Amino acid sequence: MTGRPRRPGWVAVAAAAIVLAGATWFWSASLLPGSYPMTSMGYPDYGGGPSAPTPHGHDHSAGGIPVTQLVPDPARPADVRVDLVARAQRVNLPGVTEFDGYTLNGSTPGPTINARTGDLVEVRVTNDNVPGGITLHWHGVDLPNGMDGVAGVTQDAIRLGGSYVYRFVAQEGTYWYHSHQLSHPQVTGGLLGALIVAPADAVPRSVEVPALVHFYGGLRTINGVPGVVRSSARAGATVRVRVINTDQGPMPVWVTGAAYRVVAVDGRTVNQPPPVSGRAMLVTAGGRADLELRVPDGGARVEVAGASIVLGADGAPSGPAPREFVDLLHYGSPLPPRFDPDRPDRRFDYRIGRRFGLLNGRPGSWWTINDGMFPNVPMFVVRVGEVVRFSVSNVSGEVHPMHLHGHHLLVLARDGVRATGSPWLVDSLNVENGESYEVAMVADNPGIWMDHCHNLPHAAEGLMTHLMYEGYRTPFIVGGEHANHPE
Ligand SMILES: [Cu+2]
Repeated sequence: MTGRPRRPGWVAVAAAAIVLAGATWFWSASLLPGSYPMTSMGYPDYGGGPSAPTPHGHDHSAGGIPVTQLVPDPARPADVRVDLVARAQRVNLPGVTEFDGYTLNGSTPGPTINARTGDLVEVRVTNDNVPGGITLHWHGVDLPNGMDGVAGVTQDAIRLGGSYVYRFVAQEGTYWYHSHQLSHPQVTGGLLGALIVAPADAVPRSVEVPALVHFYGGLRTINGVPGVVRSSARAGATVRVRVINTDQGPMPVWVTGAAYRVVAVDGRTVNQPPPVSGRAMLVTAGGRADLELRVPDGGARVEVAGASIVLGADGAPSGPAPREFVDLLHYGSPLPPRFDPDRPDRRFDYRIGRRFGLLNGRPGSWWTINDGMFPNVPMFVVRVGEVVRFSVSNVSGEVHPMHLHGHHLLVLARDGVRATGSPWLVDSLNVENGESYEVAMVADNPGIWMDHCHNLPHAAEGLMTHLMYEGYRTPFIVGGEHANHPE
């Protein structure tokens, strides 16, 4: 008995071809061009506010004032002048296995830059031998956009042998600087330093202890020193420890032997901070917290996991990390609001998720913003003077330290619970998986500003977008002859 001849395989072949063609389309559609204006990525999101009729579609790179014009008065002489030379080199830190990293003036962290409020700071940085080019970004400083130091957005990467001069007027607070060209390898490799701005009166009210925390070769260091750091503070002194988290994840900081106050967060003063004991302060990746305490006779110790600063002759013995944290939502005392966040001109969603897909042709589980994967992400468009509100949420399964350049955001609520403490202003907001935040700001610093995750591998994986002021454009592109790659 013979059966009917088997159906020819052409149906299966055709089906396979269709699937393959579809997959190829998705793959090629996910590829980023070799060079492109950052502002032409994604789609404009007007947040319910007015949108300008523009003949250029959504390409905001055409027309408008170039961000290079957004600089401080060029005629004003500098009050603080610093020269920095960046090098790629073998780095030898005491106690750390030698590694290939980066230095500024031969050291990492680079020199701490000190200024007073109102000073015009001028930093000339020269790229001695860093092959991919460099920039310096002034993390947390609300400076004019042209000085923001983002390769491909506010400048070209500084080539081998090239220099760039950054100028800005300093405002009180704890900040840091780091490269924003190939940020992930360069920042983790040590192209960074602290920027400390004292009040204008500069009457020393406390002993200053900068504490820039960074992992080198898998070891946690404070100011480049692993383990225990000794300070010159003596018993009876009031000490201000300026903690800077330059790593990728949130970092608990705690004090043994004394109570402390969180006197500033992200360079902004906390109003009437109460004393804290038995609680840790969580410092966002990229964020800063200034802790003030009086050193008791028995000494005290400011601790992070793996490193600590001894205050007083012998310091206090090391103590375990408290399980409870300071909740800035309810810490300190409120002040009259400077603007009305409940009547915003624009409202934006910044919903962080994650799903399987192709990023620049690579399959994987990638971050999404408002359900789109980079470059199909919103570009938040605002106008000068507007009150802008963001709903930031995270269901991606991981924590994200969200960093907006050039502005401080006022935290209004977390998970629907309204803030009741001191005005809580951030440039780096720790958004845990499952959390949602309401934040607001006044759009008072025009330009094109990155708004990205400061877990630098996450940013390189597309968790980044921009806040764009209508009427401004960038003459720079990502890629191109300068090989600009901000992440
Ligand atoms: Cu992230």
